[in-house]
Amino acid sequence: MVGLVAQPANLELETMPEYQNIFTAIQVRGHLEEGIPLPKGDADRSGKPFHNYWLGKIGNAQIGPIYLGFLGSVSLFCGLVAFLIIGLNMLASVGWDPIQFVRQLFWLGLEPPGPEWGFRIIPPLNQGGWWIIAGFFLTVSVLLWWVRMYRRAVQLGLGTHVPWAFAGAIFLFLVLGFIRPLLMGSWAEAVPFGIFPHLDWTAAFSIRYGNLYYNPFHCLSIVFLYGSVLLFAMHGATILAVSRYGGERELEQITDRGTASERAALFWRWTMGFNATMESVHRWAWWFAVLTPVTGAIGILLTGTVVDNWYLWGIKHGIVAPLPDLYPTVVDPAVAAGGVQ
Ligand code: 07D
Repeated sequence: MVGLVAQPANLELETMPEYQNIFTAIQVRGHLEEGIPLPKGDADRSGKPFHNYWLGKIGNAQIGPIYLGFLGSVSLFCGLVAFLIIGLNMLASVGWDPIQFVRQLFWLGLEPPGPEWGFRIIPPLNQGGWWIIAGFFLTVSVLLWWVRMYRRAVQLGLGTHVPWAFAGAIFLFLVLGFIRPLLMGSWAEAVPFGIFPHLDWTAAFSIRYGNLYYNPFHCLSIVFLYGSVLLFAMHGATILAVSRYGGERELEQITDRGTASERAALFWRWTMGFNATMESVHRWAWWFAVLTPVTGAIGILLTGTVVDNWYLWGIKHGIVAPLPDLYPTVVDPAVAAGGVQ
């Protein structure tokens, strides 16, 4: 059975139907679509649209036109500046040798200023100054991209759910790279740029603050992360399973429940006694995804500011069982060394 989705007439799109189902062997190619007319004052779309067979296998075969506009262009420019600063610093660290750059790429990094610089505006370039400049451009880039997403959503008459979800991730990004270092009074607390360097940073951070596993907000973040995976798998599988009844036409199924949605609901009610609705499952997914970085950010904000050692915190609150017969009482190494308390 072929499910054809006619574009809503009020969008003034080409009325050539599109077939969208991963199981199909055919690709229906309509006329190239320019999309709805732009609201007044909007920049033009760029690029001539074309079809790509292979992309049509996993999504819409039409590529472009893309809307860049002022915010998009400045955002990409700032992202490129950050990318180049990071890349050139890495290249400099291997003596400008392109072969070593490629061979060691995963190990190369650009580190934030050391603790001796505190939260000074700009230490010497080679002692963290470049990290601050790259971080500044990356942050401007990410924030402008957010504004662009928000504006595109509003201009198209959509809800702003996508930009707000993105804001959750940006919150964690800002906490890790700026807000927490500010609260701790040191850039040295921030995350380095680089593949393995940033992984090493997470391990060192976890150990320095007494094992992040005992941070309840890290636990929550993982619950939402794994929960998102589970919900996505359940929902994706359910829709694919009922796509032979037109289930992928989710909007129609929400407003006018048909065989697909009835069967999908029945399946879950039969197998676990409860079912989400065609609408509510998307709210579940949205909240799980958004709460992953938001609870994570809270956990990172608390670390070193309110709680200095999550393991000892766990003992104090009865989460970790103290085993005095096996191990002597643990003293926070930071306290023992006269460090931060
Ligand atoms: C990272 C932020 C938003 C990103 C944005 C994009 C660019 C583009 C491009 C330059 C994802 C910005 C744009 C960067 C650049 C150019 C061209 C969102 C991000 C806006 N952990 N852990 C989490 C697990 C352990 C540690 C979260 C699991 C160890 C630290 C998550 C395990 C240690 C931090 C999670 C595990 C440790 C985390 C991330 C298992 C040592 C965090 C959620 C099974 C390795 C972060 C509270 C997320 C956090 C975080 C999962 C183990 C350390 C749930 C499953 C014990 C330091 N960990 N973790 O959405 O929020 O990230 O912690 O062992 O900071 Mg963890």
